[in-house]
Amino acid sequence: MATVKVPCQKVILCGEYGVGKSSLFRRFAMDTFVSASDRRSTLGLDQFEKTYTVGPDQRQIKLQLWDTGGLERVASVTSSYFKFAEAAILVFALDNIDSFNILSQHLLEIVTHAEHAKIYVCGNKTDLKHDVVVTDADIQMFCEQCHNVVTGTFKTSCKTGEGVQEMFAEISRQVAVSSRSRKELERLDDRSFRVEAPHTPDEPCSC
Ligand SMILES: Nc1nc2c(ncn2[C@@H]2O[C@H](COP(=O)(O)OP(=O)(O)O)[C@@H](O)[C@H]2O)c(=O)[nH]1
Ligand SMILES: [Mg+2]
Repeated sequence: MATVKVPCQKVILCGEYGVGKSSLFRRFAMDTFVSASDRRSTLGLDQFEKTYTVGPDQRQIKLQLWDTGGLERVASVTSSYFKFAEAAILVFALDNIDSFNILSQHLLEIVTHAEHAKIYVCGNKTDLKHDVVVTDADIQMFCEQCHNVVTGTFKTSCKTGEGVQEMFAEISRQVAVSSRSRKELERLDDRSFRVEAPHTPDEPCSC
């Protein structure tokens, strides 16, 4: 029996050290949370794939989530991390204004190395209600200043799990739609740019 290949889309996590990228990755992969003292200290890229069913036709799509694995702490993340990403999640911590103010630098890296990627902004640590310093208005202003290259914004708490699975489900839905329309465009392109053999008249030209 023929097996249908499930399309796989690369999604990368970007942002400062300590904002919760690995915690989002852990929620995505295992739906667990670990506090500071339990954090894994080894460095290195991480990837995990998960299948989502999206759309009215119940299509399957695989999200392959990438985490920097703490590399941003010791070196800049290389261009291979960004390459072929279909989506990038710019993560900041709602209780850390510096992690928000530096987002434009991360954004620049994404548009430079992953030009097709849809870009999302994620304010993490909503559970730290009394310490939140980044407002919705700040986030909205950032998106406007970036000339609306940001496709969507989310707020999450890896600690409670609030908003995390919803964010990945929404991204899988949007990435599935855009990858499908790109494929359709490519097919259209194939047809419209097909060069027909020049018509050679049977009779030699009289001029
Ligand atoms: N209160 C709270 N702490 C969080 C949350 N997400 C991550 N953390 C903590 O923030 C710290 C940094 O998280 P980590 O995922 O390692 O950040 P990364 O450096 O961006 O990968 C750790 O101590 C986490 O336990 C959250 O939603 N709420
Ligand atoms: Mg990390």
